[in-house]
Amino acid sequence: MGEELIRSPDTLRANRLPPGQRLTSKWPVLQHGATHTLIAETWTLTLRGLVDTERILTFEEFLTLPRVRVFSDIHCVTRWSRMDNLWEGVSTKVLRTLVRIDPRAQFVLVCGAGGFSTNLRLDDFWQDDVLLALKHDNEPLTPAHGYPVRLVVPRLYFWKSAKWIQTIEFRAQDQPGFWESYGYHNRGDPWKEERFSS
Ligand SMILES: Nc1nc2c(c(=O)[nH]1)N[C@H]1C(S)=C(S)[C@@H](COP(=O)(O)O)O[C@H]1N2
Ligand SMILES: [Mo]
Repeated sequence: MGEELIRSPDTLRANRLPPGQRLTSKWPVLQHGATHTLIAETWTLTLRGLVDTERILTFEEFLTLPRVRVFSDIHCVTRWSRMDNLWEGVSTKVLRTLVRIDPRAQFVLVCGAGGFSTNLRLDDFWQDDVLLALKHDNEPLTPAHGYPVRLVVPRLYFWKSAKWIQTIEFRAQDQPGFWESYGYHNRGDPWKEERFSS
């Protein structure tokens, strides 16, 4: 232990349930297509796009990065919310120690196994509570929930939290990800019910 514990600010609200959501204590599995059972020993994370040099990290290298713990709520656009999640992993901010990011970069496109992708504004991606998670509630992620590493973006709907992440591309122009190109909202703030684009 000893890692810094960050409380996602939404967990401090008097009413933690965003409009149109229902509480669940279970943790549903949602994805487009099959569960991917990745092998940590062959997994890599690629940082590409507007960076000085493309960087490919092995799982072993990823494990040497400093860790953070984040306490957050999950809000899925399909209307379930799951409170009190404890994540452990690597803060997105640590990526800035691994590559030099061109100041023209304003967005990321994060890709996970199975062709899934999701786009984020860099100001959302760099928030203190955003992490590349290895553990949930002190246990390694299961394959269904994104083992070995998933993105967790607590303040946006859960489709932004790509499972089985493999590449992060820094971009000057925004590009809609998988669900965003099928009509999901480009940003996905659950407090504003940004579910679908009009
Ligand atoms: N790689 C990948 N990540 C993904 C998805 C996917 O289809 N593929 N689905 C997203 C959606 S729509 C949701 S709601 C959450 C669900 O995460 P969970 O199965 O851990 O609850 O994962 C997100 N991350
Ligand atoms: Mo979803």
